[in-house]
Amino acid sequence: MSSKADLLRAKLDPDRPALAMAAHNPLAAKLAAEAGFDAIWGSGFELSASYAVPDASILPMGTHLEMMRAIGEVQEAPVVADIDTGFGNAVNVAYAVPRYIAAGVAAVVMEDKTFPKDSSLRPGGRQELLPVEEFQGKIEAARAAGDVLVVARTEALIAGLGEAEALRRGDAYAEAGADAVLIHSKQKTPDEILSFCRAWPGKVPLVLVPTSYPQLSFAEVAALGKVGLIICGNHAIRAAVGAMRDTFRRILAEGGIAGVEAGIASVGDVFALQGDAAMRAIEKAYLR
Ligand code: SPV
Ligand code: MG
Repeated sequence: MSSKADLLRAKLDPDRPALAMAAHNPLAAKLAAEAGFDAIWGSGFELSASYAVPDASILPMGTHLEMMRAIGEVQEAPVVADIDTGFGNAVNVAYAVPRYIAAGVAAVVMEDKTFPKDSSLRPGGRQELLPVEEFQGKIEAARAAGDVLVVARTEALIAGLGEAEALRRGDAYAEAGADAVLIHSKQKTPDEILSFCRAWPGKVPLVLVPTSYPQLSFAEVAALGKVGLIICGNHAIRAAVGAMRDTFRRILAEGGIAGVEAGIASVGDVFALQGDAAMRAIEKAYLR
């Protein structure tokens, strides 16, 4: 039987990139899978936001790990776990990644920033990068942990170090055994990313998170022939925030709940998402 890592590896086709949607809880992951996304992005940003704390190594590893395990329990799509910096040095990585494998994830994405991290998209954020050799050791530790795809993420463009340094790091990380390289940018246009992708020698597939440059379509990314996975990095939590704000505001403004009824999910819909059909089958079989 193919492992989740094998299933995801087969989907990293640079001519037809796989699509991952972010999730901050199992319900969001189930909705993403139901919509047809190829994979679930176990986003640190989304989880932090769902606890209303910054995405800056504030939440403990166990909180994220438990979310990955619970997401894997309720839906089939492979889970791409955002393990930030790997929670410390190569020793921490060597202990963390086997736990993520045991939680059923298909891939881990680890970034070359120092611990504690700061959010890549935060204006004026603290973006300090590890020496290349030290991060290579962390990749090797993740590789040695078992059957999981290791995606090395370089923050060289985010840190303002330029394309040459980003290419040097991506190449060194592929040499260290990374299965793919995530190249992140917070430029408001795709120019920086397009230039990087065109210059990438293609040793391993690239991964993009186009949050800052949403005008870049999936078809344009596919045409580059270099990108195996596109991650929609935070659209579940942003959709939830927008929908909740609007619903809460309307209920108070309208003095009742009738007005929002047609625009929100029915209780029956939520029952179905909770797996009501499975529980009915259990009741029928075993309840005496
Ligand atoms: C996340 O979703 O946690 C990410 C992507 O790592 S970003 O927030 O853009 O850094
Ligand atoms: Mg993250």
